[in-house]
Amino acid sequence: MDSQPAYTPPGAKGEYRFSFGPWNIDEGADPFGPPVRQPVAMAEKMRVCRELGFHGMQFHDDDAVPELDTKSAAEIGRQARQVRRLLEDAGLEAEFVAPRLWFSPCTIDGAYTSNDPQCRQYAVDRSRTAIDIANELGARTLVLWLAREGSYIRESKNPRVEVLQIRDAIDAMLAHDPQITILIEPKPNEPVDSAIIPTIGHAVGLAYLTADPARVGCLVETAHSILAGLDPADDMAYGLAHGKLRSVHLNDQGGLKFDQDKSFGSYNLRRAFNQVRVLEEYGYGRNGEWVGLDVKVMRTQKQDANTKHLRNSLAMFKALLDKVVSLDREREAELIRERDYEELDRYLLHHLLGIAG
Ligand SMILES: [Mn+2]
Repeated sequence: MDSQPAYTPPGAKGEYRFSFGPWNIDEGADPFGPPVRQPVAMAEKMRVCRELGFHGMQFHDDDAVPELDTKSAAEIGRQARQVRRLLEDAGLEAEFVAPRLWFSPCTIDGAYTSNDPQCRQYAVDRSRTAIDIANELGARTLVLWLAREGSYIRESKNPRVEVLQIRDAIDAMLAHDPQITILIEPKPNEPVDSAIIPTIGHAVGLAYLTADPARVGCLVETAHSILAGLDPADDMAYGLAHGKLRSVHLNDQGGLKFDQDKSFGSYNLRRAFNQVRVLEEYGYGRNGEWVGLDVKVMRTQKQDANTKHLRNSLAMFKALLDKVVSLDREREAELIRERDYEELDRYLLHHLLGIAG
């Protein structure tokens, strides 16, 4: 049985800390066309972050230190400390750092699961450097999006070996820094045909294989769950049940397409409501977990309107939080007792639409 007490709305809302990454204000390039907007400087992105009511930023290692493979440890440290000062000047924190393991010539066929041992070593070394950058930025979390850990044809890799290779890489990271927390962000496909850790269930299972499961958790991204044919709120609940949901990337996704990262709630308001609900009801954020809004601006947006997706997504989270708090729990419980799910369905839709009764 669930040992959680019945949900009571917190007295004060707005206890969540919100973040996004520099890639969430982009130039609009896609695989079929060039950039359509000018780049925005990091300091300006941080100013926007603060102005829109966010509290922190997320980083790839090379967002903080561009072209870091060509730089010495001392130079990497110096540049990371510059970014730390920019954050402090903007009144922001760094939520996490993620090693970008999908751009290098060494990671064409995967990083931790490359068939080339030298490439696997590169991936682990780069991950250790990303942890060092996280420490410079004041972030205590490393996020692993396992972009190319999988295959383009199934027979090119041994799937059992792949799982253990990723475990060994995570163990090396845990040993490198006894304080760091590692979060696995699964996605079922794209860029690879078939990812070896495609879902939150796989990520949680992998965490238990590592040397220190308490320091390995997961990050649910809405779009990635939907691409796996799963419900993102259920994935969050699964992570929460294991005590392993430590970050989220909220966005939206119109079914089985490319990874869209649409504004939160853009495709399916009810699905978005259920995500906010499960986070709120189980105390997500009360122990410092962040709400990341990993949303992509439409290519059609003009330069001076290139942050509305962030503004809208944050406002949608807060609006849906109001809907969670104002839900008539007694009425819902009664309809569940009566097994009148048709009436429950109607009530929830009317509640979301603001229709009384
Ligand atoms: Mn995505």
